[in-house]
Amino acid sequence: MNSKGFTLMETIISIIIVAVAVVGILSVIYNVTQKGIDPVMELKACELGQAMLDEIMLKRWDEDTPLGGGHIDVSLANIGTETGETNREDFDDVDDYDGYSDGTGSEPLKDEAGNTLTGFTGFSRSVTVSFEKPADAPAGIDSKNYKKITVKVTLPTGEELSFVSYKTNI
Ligand SMILES: [Ca+2]
Ligand SMILES: [Ca+2]
Repeated sequence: MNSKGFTLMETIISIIIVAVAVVGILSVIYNVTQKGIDPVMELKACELGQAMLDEIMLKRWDEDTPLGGGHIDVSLANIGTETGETNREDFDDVDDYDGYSDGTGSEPLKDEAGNTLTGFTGFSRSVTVSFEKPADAPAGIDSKNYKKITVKVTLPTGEELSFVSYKTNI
């Protein structure tokens, strides 16, 4: 056997090995693409989820939290809207959004200013807010000092993406 180069047989075997490897990689990529969410739909879902989360995170931690922030006694904290806060434009603290949804039924998707969003046919959002500590929160702090905000976006395909953030009583 020629030790300085490849024989014809060695070359053919190498080509077959490379071809099998390429087919293997392509089938993995194909599977990922098939099972994944359409990237355009995913981008739109992210836009909707992030916009809602950004809007909520800018609100006060609780109705009794002073303007500009500050810790309050956790016994004062609650989840839900206060008297007179029936519409989204009335919401002034993060937990007012608990149970809010748009893109469903008679409530179209809207931005914070109340403008109806276009280009999101079939999408919907829903918000839940609860007292819950993040996994990496320091031990010893009552979980009632944390509010977990979850914005769930449902795609026209029925798939769901959740966007989660925590706001702290500080
Ligand atoms: Ca409120
Ligand atoms: Ca409230």
